[in-house]
Amino acid sequence: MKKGRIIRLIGGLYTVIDELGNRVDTRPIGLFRYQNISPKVGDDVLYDEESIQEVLPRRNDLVRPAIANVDQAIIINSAKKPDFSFYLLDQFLALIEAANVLPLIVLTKIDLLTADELDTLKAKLEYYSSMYQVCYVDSKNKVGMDELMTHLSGKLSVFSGQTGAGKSSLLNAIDPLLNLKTDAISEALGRGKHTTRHVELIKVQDGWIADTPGFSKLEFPEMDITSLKDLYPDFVRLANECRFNQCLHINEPDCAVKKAYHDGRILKERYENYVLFHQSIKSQKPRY
Ligand SMILES: Nc1nc2c(ncn2[C@@H]2O[C@H](COP(=O)(O)OP(=O)(O)O)[C@@H](O)[C@H]2O)c(=O)[nH]1
Ligand SMILES: [Mg+2]
Ligand SMILES: [Zn+2]
Repeated sequence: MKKGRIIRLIGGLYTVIDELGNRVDTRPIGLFRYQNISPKVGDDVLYDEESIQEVLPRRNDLVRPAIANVDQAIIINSAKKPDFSFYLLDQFLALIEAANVLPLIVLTKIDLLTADELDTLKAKLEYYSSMYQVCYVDSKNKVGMDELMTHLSGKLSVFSGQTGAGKSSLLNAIDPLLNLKTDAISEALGRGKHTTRHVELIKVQDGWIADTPGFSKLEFPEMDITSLKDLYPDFVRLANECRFNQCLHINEPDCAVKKAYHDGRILKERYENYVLFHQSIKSQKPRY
């Protein structure tokens, strides 16, 4: 049997690639259905000429997008068109933290900002750099590509971000041979359109990237209201100074996080969005 990695799934047919780069289209053995195992893109598998025989243990397992063994999730945010949104950034960050994957923040389309606008945004995003890597790119003029590449090398990365954020354009800028479809037509219509469909890993130099279907609105998965706070590394750092052990940093007295927000040590938008997410999770809860 050979060992390989699933890099594509279309209509029940899996593409597996071995260490030498040989590709084969195959299907899993029927047994998987009864064992409740469904091989997915990113899986390391054992296979022969007939079929995929075994799925090797996963390091992690994303549901949406359905990819296993992800090393990092790259959150693509446009600086403009659509306007940059801390709400979306923080929502993606929380979702990715919840999936136990390392986030990387990328700001695209920086060419559409004036130097002053870019400085102002960078000053705010600087707040995140104590927790995450932050990269700035302009895919149109290929600015910031080398720096970004150093973070993609040797890893399996998933691209996330709303439709129109510039995911496909960024991939094309990194590797023009990809020639991915980008969405110029929807821009004329003034709204996003889904141009990226099935799940597939793309080889970019020595890394793998999934350009997943874009989505403009995310819903929080059903989550215990008390676990949201743990998805914020900046809040976690301060939490032991809160009066209550399980402080939610909402209305409790002597809350170190809320104090830091008032003092400007926590980014204003970030805390305020946290409160909104908290409320939205709370309103999801079934009422008894
Ligand atoms: N000026 C500028 N436009 C960009 C940049 N990146 C993407 N775009 C444009 O933004 C639109 C959406 O890009 P696309 O890559 O399709 O976004 P996706 O939906 O996230 O894959 C397209 O019209 C691109 O030409 C950039 O760095 N600068
Ligand atoms: Mg796209
Ligand atoms: Zn607190």
